[in-house]
Amino acid sequence: MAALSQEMMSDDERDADGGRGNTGVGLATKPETKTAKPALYKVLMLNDDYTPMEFVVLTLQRFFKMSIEDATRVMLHVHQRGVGVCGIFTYEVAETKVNQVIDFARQHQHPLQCTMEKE
Ligand code: TYC
Repeated sequence: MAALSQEMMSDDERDADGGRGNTGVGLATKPETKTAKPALYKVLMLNDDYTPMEFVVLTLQRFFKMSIEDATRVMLHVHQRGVGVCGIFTYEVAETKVNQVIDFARQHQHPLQCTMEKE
C-alpha cells in the first residue's frame, strides 16, 4: 500500500518514527550506578581564656555525644593547642552543631566559640 501523504496522517503517524512507537529519544548516557557522597565538614572548638573547662566538657558530651573521657581529652587538646575537632558531619548537621554550641555558651555567658571547615 502507498504511504499516506502528510495531510492524511494522524498526529501519531506524523511523529519522528511515523507512529511506530520508537522515537529514538532516550538517555544517551549510561545510568549512574554510584551515588555521590556528600561533602563533609569538621566542627572545630576554639580555645579561650575564660570558658571553664567543665563547661567545655559538658558541651562536648551534650552536642557531640562524647563520653566524659573523650570530652576531657578533646577539651585538653583544645586548651593546649588552641583548636580541636569535635566531629565530622554533613554541612547541615555541622552548621546545626556550631549554632547549638554558640547558643549554649551565650546562654551561660561564656565566650566559647565553635566553627566549621570543609574536610
Ligand atoms: N582555656 C580554658 C581555661 O583555661 C579552657 C577551655 C578549653 C576553653 C577548651 C575553651 O574550647 C575550649 N579555662
